[in-house]
Amino acid sequence: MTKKDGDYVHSRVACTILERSKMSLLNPALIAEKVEERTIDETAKPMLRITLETGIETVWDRFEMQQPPCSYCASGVSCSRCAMGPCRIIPDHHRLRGVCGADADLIVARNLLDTLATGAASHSDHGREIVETMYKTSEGTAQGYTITDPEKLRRIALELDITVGTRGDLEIARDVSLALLEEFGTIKNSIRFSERAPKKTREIWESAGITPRSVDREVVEAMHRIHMGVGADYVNVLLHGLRTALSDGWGGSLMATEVSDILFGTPEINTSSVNLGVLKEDHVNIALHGHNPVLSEMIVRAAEDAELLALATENGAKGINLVGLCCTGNELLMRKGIPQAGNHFNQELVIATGALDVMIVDYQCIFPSLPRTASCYHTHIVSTSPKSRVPGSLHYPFHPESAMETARAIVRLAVENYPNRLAENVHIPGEPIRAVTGFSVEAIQTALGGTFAPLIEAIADGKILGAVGVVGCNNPKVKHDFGHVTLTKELIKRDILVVETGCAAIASGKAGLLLPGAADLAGHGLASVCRALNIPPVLHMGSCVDCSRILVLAAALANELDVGIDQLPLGGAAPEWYSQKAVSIGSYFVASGVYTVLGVMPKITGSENVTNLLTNGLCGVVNASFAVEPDPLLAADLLESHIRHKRQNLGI
Ligand code: SF4
Ligand code: MSK
Repeated sequence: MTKKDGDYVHSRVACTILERSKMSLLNPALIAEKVEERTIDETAKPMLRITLETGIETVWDRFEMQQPPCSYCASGVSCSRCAMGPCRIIPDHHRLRGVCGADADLIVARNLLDTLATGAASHSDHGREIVETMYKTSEGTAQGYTITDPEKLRRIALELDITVGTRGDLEIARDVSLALLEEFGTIKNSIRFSERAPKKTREIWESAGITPRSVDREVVEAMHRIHMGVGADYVNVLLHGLRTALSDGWGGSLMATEVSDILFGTPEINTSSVNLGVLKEDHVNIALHGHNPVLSEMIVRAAEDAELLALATENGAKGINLVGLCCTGNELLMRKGIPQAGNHFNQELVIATGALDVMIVDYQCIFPSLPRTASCYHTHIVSTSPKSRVPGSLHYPFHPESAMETARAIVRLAVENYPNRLAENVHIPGEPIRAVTGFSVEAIQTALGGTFAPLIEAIADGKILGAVGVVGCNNPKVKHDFGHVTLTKELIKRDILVVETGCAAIASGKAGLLLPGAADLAGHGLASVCRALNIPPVLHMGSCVDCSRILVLAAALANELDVGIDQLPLGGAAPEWYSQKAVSIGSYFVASGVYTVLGVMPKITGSENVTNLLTNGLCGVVNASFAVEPDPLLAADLLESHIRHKRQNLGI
């Protein structure tokens, strides 16, 4: 490792080339077969072929190398929580309890709460950074940030009982920031934004004892409960999981969404393009990967800097091309129409195009191995968060106080790296697909003519049967994008409106489902509504933290009808989920009353009691539960039958 320019640490690592011969994969027919097994993304396929031919390691290779998985870990019955262990429950060998006496139910429940709390903490910590940035903006110490949506700032100030009057934006922003920062550790015993949930939903939380009290408190208490000798009752442990998830969905994530809108603009409907074809051969290409828009918004401005553009021309490029990946990409796509290169499993393949000069990462969903992939090319990986140093990357620590300066330095690095590209390595696969995005709750309301009444009418008269939020990631246990795209197509065919976030939304974009023309694939009723409004049957609502927008939309519909969210014909699905954050999202959907179907089995099968509680017993607590169904067509059956049942109960 060498030090360069103070904080910028360069420690390039070796390129990982697999010995494909050992894997009998030098045969072109076998490579072609492997590619088809791994993805349905047409622009990913040529890149995957290159990685297989050259031996460059990808997530799919590592997944194969990890097989078969440990059956105890896979079913959730291994525990390494304390130094008396590790322990495993193996009934056939009469090992029914860990050293401390914990049985399978407790071990599975504690592991799940641990996973969920990690996800809730991740979203909420991201939320806190956004709120802190607004505070620094209000104090004049954040470089380059402004209040972009003063109307939303005032609306939220009023919601928080903050005086608006004739006060200036920054003065109000300061009070809103302080009030929201207080929500993380509030002693009021409830989170203000959770009051947006319908009264009937909040009554369910109260009677179940799962009203979220503060963001940090629920996560800290979750960590306490999973310590050896604290939580001993699996039901009690898991109910706290629901409360922790609610503190994320109605707290940390919702704050991230709302304050990002205030700082960077509430998304409006716009058109952009998606897939690996968004890279440009004759431009400096910079990919923005991760989750937090605080840095990426500044990179967008730096990429417009006249001096840097002139330098790009001097270096032989026609301009600077920014592309997004994963949720940072979704944030930029929604607000700025920046093209989206792909989702979770495109992160290595975008490097394999040979045309990426810099990939900037902040945190979450970033493969630690990316610098190894980049080392096979000229690409630099630039890590920016002190929380997420990545060995082998260049580290440009990012702070709101020096945001523009850092953004310009990183863009300069990319421009200077452009001449290092090797023409023979460059393979940009195919043409991008157009996609209509930007469906914030506000944008949906505007598209409907300023009120949700037309949507409610369309649901009441059966043109639209209901709505499903399809969210979440990619997971090598499912063919890349197959779960998302197959389920989404099947739902719209059945007149079910689909709203999406995260990698699911990107999968739909790549499949052409985010275009008004996709109404041709929808059922007659849904298609007629989409054509009348000129909207796609699949609405892109944003990044992972923007799953909170789905909650807000559900709450707005329920409030119009004076019912609980659990009474609405709604569902949730995560066909390819992998992350701890997805566990939190699924759990706050269910705790808010939304039946949710998972495409990948969580690590719970080692406890029949836990499995029954999550897939059935929770109905008696929050009027909703999970289901697990890997087949997307059968998942669509489950969701449709749930929606029809809810319609029947509402008498529609
Ligand atoms: Fe084993 Fe109990 Fe310690 Fe877990 S907490 S490692 S089950 S002794
Ligand atoms: S990026 S959490 S892989 S959706 Fe939000 Fe995608 Fe899942 Fe990360």
